[in-house]
Amino acid sequence: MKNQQIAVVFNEIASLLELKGENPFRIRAYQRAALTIGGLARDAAGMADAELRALPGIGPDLVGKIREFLDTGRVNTLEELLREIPAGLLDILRVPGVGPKTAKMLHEKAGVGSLGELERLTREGKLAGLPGIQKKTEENIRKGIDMLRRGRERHPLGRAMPVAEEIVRALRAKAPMGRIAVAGSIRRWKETVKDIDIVATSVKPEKVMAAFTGLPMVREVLARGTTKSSLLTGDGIQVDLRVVEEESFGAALQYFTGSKEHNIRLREMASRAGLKINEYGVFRESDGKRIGGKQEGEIYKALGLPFIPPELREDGGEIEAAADGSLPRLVTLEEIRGDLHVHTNWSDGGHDLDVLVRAAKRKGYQYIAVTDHSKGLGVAHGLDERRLREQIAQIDEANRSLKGFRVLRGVEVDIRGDGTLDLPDDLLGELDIVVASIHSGFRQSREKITARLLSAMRNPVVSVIAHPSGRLIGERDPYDVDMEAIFREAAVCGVAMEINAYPARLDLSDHHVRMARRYGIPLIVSTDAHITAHFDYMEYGVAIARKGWAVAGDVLNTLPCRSLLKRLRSGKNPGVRSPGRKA
Ligand code: DGT
Ligand code: CA
Ligand code: ZN
Repeated sequence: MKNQQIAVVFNEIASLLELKGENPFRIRAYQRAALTIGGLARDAAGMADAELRALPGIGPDLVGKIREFLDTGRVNTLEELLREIPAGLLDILRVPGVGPKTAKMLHEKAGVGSLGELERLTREGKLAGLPGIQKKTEENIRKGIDMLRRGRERHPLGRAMPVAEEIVRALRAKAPMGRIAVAGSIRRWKETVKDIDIVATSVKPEKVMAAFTGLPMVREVLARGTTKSSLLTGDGIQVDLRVVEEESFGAALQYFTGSKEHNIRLREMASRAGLKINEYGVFRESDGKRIGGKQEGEIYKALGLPFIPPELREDGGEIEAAADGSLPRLVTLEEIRGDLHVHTNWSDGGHDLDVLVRAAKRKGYQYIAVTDHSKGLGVAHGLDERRLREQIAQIDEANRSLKGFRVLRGVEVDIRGDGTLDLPDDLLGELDIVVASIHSGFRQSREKITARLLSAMRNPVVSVIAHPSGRLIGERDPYDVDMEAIFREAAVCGVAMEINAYPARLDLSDHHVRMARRYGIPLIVSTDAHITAHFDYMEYGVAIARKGWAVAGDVLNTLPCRSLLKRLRSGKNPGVRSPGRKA
């Protein structure tokens, strides 16, 4: 499937246009197209022009470029831009803290054309003094480069997971597979992973290894054997595949799922009980008799423990909890009844309301909240008062004809630099849900950002803080915020914290979820969907909730619609809240 490559091309065109200082709407159009193509479940190559044109944000011009790429492997617009601008500048643009203006200046004034050159200049302290660059900026750029390099060593889960799933699918189709499962940090839903670990059984291991090393995504075969092979994919991700005996599959899956720390603790327990656990099974120490290993659960059973969900296997208290019967019953995807952070084409989303509603119904949801951006976000076509009122009317109209499904009136209101909201309180008070979030001023001081969030939370119209840390995994560090202070206040004023399921965000992180639980704060797992395919990201958000030990009772969007609305209306500052609200 070439979808990802097309998305990369469109993103590169967008970045190069940005470097040239072109119209932001044109840039945004390419970024949106990249999102759409990258999020497609179907192979774009198998779609007719008319089908492509029906996709959100894909006009005839972009269809032409998709065709061009599928036919020739290149897109002329990109080639032309690359003749004007060195490709190395694209890498520089990826450095957090370096925008197009700075990149352009660096190129023109200091002749910087690659990441390596930029790195050398920062190391030598030669950046400060260039137009607009102070010592602090130089420091930020150095940190940004470090982060980029770190990001290359570990891969964001959102990039590795689809590759892992694709490999499992391909192997099942091409080789005589018995059982097969992804193990390692991916199975534990760690937000970044070093590599992909796969465990399998087969009656014909040689055929499996041949199929594995012959996969189309392979860049390099690192090792090839009959029980273990390793390869490097085109995206630079290492994949290890182990084929084991049927009777050892459970033990191998348990062993290679880890974490290492979790496994070490289990083995200590085993040895105290006169047992031995390894990747082949559980054995009695005295006579070597096999006690289990075919099923993963047998490992835990042999130790007198209940099954421990992979998300918890970090030696973070899960073994103690399992031993004393206090493992939480973690929230599940099936318990989620709706998505409360969704964008439509009124702002920067790709679809009309009815398309989103149909997709949400297919997910089995009972509700979604429409939460388009507010006017402060100009490039996202944010809504002003007039357009938000129009949208509310459209939602009310839609609800009149919907049965067993409800569209909540919402907005993702921008928290401005001074902590005030981007739309008037009386209008916000008419909504079912107000999602508030920060989209600018990421470099403000810890005091300022914390105060900004606190003041938004204290506004009684605000229901939830979206992507509370502002990070983009491997691209942008979280802003500097006192999360303890935020959680303390949330516990007082009843504002919920979002677990943004968008794979590049996963924000709150699992660590923050665990912390939030200690404060008893309500959580909401949302996808921030901009196209219907993004609804699938709910699985990531739920996994992060689970990794943070959350149960259904912690997560507001496990509630039926009626209770949810009641909770959103009365949950915070009862009595203070929006007297003007229409029921
Ligand atoms: P990462 O760094 O994202 O790849 O994280 P993991 O947990 O996937 O680590 P990896 O790929 O090095 O190893 C996969 C699993 O194999 C690990 O979670 C537990 C097991 N394992 C690997 N090395 C050791 C070891 O030295 N001792 C023990 N007990 N287990 C190990
Ligand atoms: Ca791994
Ligand atoms: Zn959003």
